[in-house]
Amino acid sequence: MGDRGWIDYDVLVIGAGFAGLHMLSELKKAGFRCRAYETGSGVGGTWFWNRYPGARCDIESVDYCFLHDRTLHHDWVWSERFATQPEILRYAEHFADRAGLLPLITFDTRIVAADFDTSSSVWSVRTEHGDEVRSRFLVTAVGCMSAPQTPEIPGLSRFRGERFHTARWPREPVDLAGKRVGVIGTGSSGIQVIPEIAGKAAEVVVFQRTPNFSVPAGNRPLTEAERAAEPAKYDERVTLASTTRFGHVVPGTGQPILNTGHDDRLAVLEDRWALGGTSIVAAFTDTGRDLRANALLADFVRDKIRATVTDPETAERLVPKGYPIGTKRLCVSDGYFAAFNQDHVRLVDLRTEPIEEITADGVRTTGDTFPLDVLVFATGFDAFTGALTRMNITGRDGVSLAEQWEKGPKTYLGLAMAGFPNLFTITGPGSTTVLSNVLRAIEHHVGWIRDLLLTLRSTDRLVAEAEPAAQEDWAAQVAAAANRTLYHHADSYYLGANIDGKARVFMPYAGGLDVYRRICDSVASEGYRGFTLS
Ligand code: N01
Repeated sequence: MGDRGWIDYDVLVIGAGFAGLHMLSELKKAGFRCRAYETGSGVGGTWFWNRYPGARCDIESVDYCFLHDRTLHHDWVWSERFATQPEILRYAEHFADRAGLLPLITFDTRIVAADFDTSSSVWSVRTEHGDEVRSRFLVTAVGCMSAPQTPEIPGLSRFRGERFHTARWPREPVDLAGKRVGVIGTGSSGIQVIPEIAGKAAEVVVFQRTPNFSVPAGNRPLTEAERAAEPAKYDERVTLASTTRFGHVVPGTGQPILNTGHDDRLAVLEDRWALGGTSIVAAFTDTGRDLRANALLADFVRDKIRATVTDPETAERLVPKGYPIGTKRLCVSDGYFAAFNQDHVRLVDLRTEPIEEITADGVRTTGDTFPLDVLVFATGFDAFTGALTRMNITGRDGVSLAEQWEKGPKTYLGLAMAGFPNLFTITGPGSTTVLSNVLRAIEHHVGWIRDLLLTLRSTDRLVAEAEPAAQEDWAAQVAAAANRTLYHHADSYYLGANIDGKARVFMPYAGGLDVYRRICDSVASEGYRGFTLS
């Protein structure tokens, strides 16, 4: 692209997960000089790193895959209703290979700083190995759950046993047979890994801070008939990507639960429970917006937990209370609650018995000591912002992104930031991210960013920057969309509540992917309203 200073690349992409791979593929097709840098030694992002036993997606495999390429969709055949991490990783590898992307990716290389040079309008990017590359545009495809969070518990470094974070699980097999294993954290990762660990270890101690709602997955192999029928569903899936809230269909009754009689209500919920997956939260129209409606659904799930866990005291400690269902990410697992019926699995409620310290031999709470051989942290991520703020990004006139986001992230459409010209974020804060099917969100973002770059190229312009007023307006819209939901009733990572000292700001856009896409498309069709192009 044009010239205002020497550059290595037109576009540099950070990350080679699904977002980075798709971005790179589109840039390559459009003839941009491009490259991706990736911290890991392979492609796949989330699915490269999260190798813990039991890791699988909670969105159905036929929905959790790319749609922009009909042939790719037709050629790939999923084996299970909810794909495992190894199968999704193979899909990412297949995608990269098929698109010829591997020569365009530098692996094992973390980006440690990115500085915008205002005079030349070029990003100067530094790697952990000390190399420096210059690119006109920078696209971050760093994921929203990619900065793992390990709590600073006193004594942590003294622990002599093995220690793992679920999001950094080793490639080599971990032998848990006969071992005493402690697991801290009961979110989606913890709830998936705990039954697997319980199947191998001699003793399992689960340290729970907040009980979580979890529903059965109802996972099973896809039938031959389902696999054969998939190609014919392609066009409908493409339509649903832009016309639905999540980017795929989540069938509901279309009725409010508050207007549904007791027996009919139970029949629907039992049906959803038996079907498995998260669709139970969409069975009725009002459970995501009305506390009384939500309580009816939450009570149904609470009763299921009580009916599953044989020891009433343990059951009661596992029953989530004090926040509406769906306001922390609903977890999915086929064996989580039943795992506590095994004699060698013990639950420690950190609300009544906090951890005092980690010792050389295990964990000491205010009530007991737990000798352990292995400690597993399923303690989540500095979600949405962590991977970006940890990267030392400096925009126009030396403005630091981490400093600018100290009071919470502000973006324009989750795609760009005022003061950071030519920097685009895929699934950034302020976009629908994990409140939609993230593959659908990625496809939308990549197409939108590609089209903006093509517009700049065809009109001989070199710089696109979000305007502060447009950013402020979008921040207000993100807050307003969240205020129409019940999300504020829970301490969740959506709000930054899982990280000590992090600003409490609702970060994803909760208005739905369909609405979000329409807004982004109108911005583009109005000459990139809210951007200054030069
Ligand atoms: O992380 P989390 P995750 N002491 O933040 C606890 C996606 N994902 O890795 O709730 C004790 O949800 C914390 O407690 P609390 C999905 O979007 C998807 O499990 O903060 N405990 C919580 O229990 C998901 O939502 C899939 O009180 C501490 C847990 O650790 C997202 O990734 C699978 C603690 C963290 O839960 C994140 O899931 C896996 C402390 N100091 C992940 N700090 C699927 O597709 C934190 N905790 C199925």
